[in-house]
Parts: sequence; structure tokens; C-alpha cells
Amino acid sequence: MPVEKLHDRVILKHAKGPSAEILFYGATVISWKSGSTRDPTTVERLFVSSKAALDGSKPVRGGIPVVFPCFGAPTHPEHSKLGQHGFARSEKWIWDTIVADNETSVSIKLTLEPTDKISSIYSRPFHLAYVVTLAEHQISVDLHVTNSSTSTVFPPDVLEYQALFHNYIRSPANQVLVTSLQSLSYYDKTESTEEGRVTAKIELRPAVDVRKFTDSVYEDAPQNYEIIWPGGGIAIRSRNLKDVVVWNPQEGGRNIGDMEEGGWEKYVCVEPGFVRGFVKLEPGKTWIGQQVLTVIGEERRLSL
Ligand code: TA6
Repeated sequence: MPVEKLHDRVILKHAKGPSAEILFYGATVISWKSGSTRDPTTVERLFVSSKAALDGSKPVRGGIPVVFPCFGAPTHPEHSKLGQHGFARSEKWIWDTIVADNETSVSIKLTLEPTDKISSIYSRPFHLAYVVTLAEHQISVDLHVTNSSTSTVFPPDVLEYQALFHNYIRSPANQVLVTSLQSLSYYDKTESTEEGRVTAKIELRPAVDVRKFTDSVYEDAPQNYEIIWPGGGIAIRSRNLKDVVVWNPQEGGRNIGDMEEGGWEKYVCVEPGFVRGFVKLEPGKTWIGQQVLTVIGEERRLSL
């Protein structure tokens, strides 16, 4: 299947019509067009603000930003020089290879290693690989984190980090429901105090809406959940990502400089990640965090 490399992005085209675009900047998926089992017409499944910068001047407001090595404001001492959500989403990744290309899907790989610029703010040994796979009704992304330390002294040179896929799912925000979160413990960041303390709660709803300002961090979530709305839906399956964030700023979106007018009505962020606590990776080991996004028609929905 065609893989088109341009100066700033890679474009994947599936033989049956779907496509995906990935900026080298931030390895940010900025477009995923796909049909469903019921309707093969391909439509854009991700939201990117019309005011988003796509020139590498700032993280993309939309698509699937890659969050690493910290989620939100840094809390780990090794991350103290990093900005919100870490550096992976705002560095230029390197084209590596076409990993697979067959009649069902096409996969490409980008990589990121320490540069002088990264090393000036983050001195830990790492190697990242990002594999994007486009299938007929699915897109999946795998983040491979390797602790590239060669240290053999005790204690082991463990790499501690967080990772998350910051999905902007194109949808009618005031009609979406996120399933499978009932009874989970979550932190409600809309009620955080000046000191940044958040309120711990238990989710009582069978499905979560974002009709009001929502910024919730669910812990130990199931691997499978769905974002559904009248006439559409996206199923998410994750691996090694124990938490999930649900965010929509609603009218607060007016205070986000690169948010288009009314943009907050056109998406919900449902973000699989490992964000409560830190992944601890031994020297020489590789961890893989994966998500698979599938377009679901009315006929494929989990019962609420
Ligand atoms: O994932 C939700 C969140 O942490 C929100 O608190 C909000 O800050 C959002 O990310 C967007 O962050 P950004 O740095 O991209 O503006």
C-alpha cells in the first residue's frame, strides 16, 4: 500500500480507501480517515483545531499527541526541566522504516533518541520507537520505550516515566458517552486546589458524558472502552496502559490560544496512558504501550 514520505510527514493510504497522516514533529497522527463495517465512506475520525500549529512551532492542538516521559505538569525529579506532557510531542522524530505492508494493513516506524536539545532538559538514557498501523477500520499506535542504559552498577539504572496517547476523537461533544468506567476510582482535576491537590472520587455513572468541563484521570481502567454517540462510535483497546483520561474544556476552550472557535464542541479527549505512578524499566529492557482505535457502527456497541 502507498506510503508517501513528504518533508514534514508520512501519508499512509489503505487499498480500501482509509488514510492516515503522521507529522515527524511529535510523531503526531494528525489525520485518520476511515469508514466502518456498515458504511465504507471514509470520514475524518480525529479533531485538529483549525488554529493548530503544524509547523513544529508548538505541540499540535489535536490528532494523537504522544505524551512522554511525564503526563501533565512534571512531578518526578528527573522531569523537573520538562514542560507539560513532556518532550516527545514537540520533538522531530526520525523516519525509520516500513514495518509491514500487506493486503490488510500498512505499518511504519519512527524513532526518537537523545539529541543535544533533549539532553539539556532530560538526561536519562532512552530510545523511543513509534509504530503506526493503518487497517481498513482501525488505526493502532505502539510506543516502544527502551532503557538504553549500559550501567551494570547496583542499584540498577531504572528508567521511570509516564506515557499516554492524547487522542482528540472527533465527535459531537455534547452527545458522546464513554463506556466501561463505572465503579473506577478517578481524580477530578476540575476541582483541584491551588496546591494542585485533586479530589478522589468513584465513578457512579454507567457511561460518562462531557457536557460540562471534564478533566478526569481514571485509574486501573479496563483495556476496552467505547466512545459512542448517535450514529457513530470509536472503540479503544489498550495494552500496558492502566489508566485513562477523559477531557473536554467546554467553554474554557476559549482560553486555549490554538483552539478554534467552538472547537470544544467537536471532540472528546479519551486518552489511554500510564499516568498514575511511573513505569519502572530496567536497563536494556523495552516496554510497549499500545492502543487500537476501531470505528464502530451502531451494530457493534457494547451494552451500556
Ligand atoms: O489530558 C488532559 C490535560 O491534561 C488537560 O488537563 C489539559 O491541560 C489538556 O491535557 C491539554 O494540555 P495541553 O498541554 O495540550 O494544552
